[in-house]
Amino acid sequence: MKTYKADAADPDAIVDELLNGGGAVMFKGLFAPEDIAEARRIILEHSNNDAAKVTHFQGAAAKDGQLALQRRVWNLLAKGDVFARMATHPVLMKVLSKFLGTGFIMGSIAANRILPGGPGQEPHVDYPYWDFHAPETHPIGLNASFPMNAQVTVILDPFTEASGATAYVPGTQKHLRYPGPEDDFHGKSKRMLGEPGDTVLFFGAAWHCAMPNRSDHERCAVLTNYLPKWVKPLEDMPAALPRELLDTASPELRQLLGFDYPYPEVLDTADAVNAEGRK
Ligand SMILES: O=C(O)CCC(=O)C(=O)O
Ligand SMILES: [Fe+2]
Repeated sequence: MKTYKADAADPDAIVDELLNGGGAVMFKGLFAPEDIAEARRIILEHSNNDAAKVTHFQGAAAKDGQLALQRRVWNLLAKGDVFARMATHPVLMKVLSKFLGTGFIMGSIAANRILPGGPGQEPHVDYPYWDFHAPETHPIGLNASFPMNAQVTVILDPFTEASGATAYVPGTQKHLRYPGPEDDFHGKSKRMLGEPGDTVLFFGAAWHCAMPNRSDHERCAVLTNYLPKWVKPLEDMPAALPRELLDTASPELRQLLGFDYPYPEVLDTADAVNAEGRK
């Protein structure tokens, strides 16, 4: 995987790699140890004792009664300021503006913990393509010639082969398709290996999945999903956030929460002006 230092991240080269190359890049040490420790502490606090939460691509674990060995913490913006800092990191904002358009939004920010002995996922593609196992529910001819998603993984524990670092098949983002048993995913895949603070940015049309954790430590990451401004987001974040946070959000965060793009809107009661056009 191509790896960049934050101060040498060239958006054009990265966008080309996401679209036409391997589909994933890494920023080494993007977040400081203090931010990583803070994020990890909050995520553990919210998931050590909490009730189980919805998860995805874990059909095998559900069958084997292993769901408790993976834990999700949703709606992270409400749980600590560190997550807004992660979501709006200037290097990510710059590259994502180029990749998804300057009006891009955030679809979800959540943690995925896999405890020792915990299960991997079914190989998949991410929201909004993630039900592409039923392609007939999407427009005819939909392809990945332009991106409708970007994924960021902030690594909080060592991501090793043993601990269940995310697996992905480089280049598969070019052919929008949901992987099946005939694709030999596990024969072809590479791993997103890294240290706490390292951050992977990938085009979620690439086939990927969390892998089983066979190490003696847990494996936790913050997963953020970004979308063009007109894609319906996965999490209804404004509905789940405290009023005060919405009122004091930075311009970057307001953009990510969708406040810069007015639709859908009740046009019947909107200001009676010419609202769109060059002039
Ligand atoms: O946690 C991981 O390694 C990947 C998770 C993932 O791909 C997902 O939940 O969609
Ligand atoms: Fe995924």
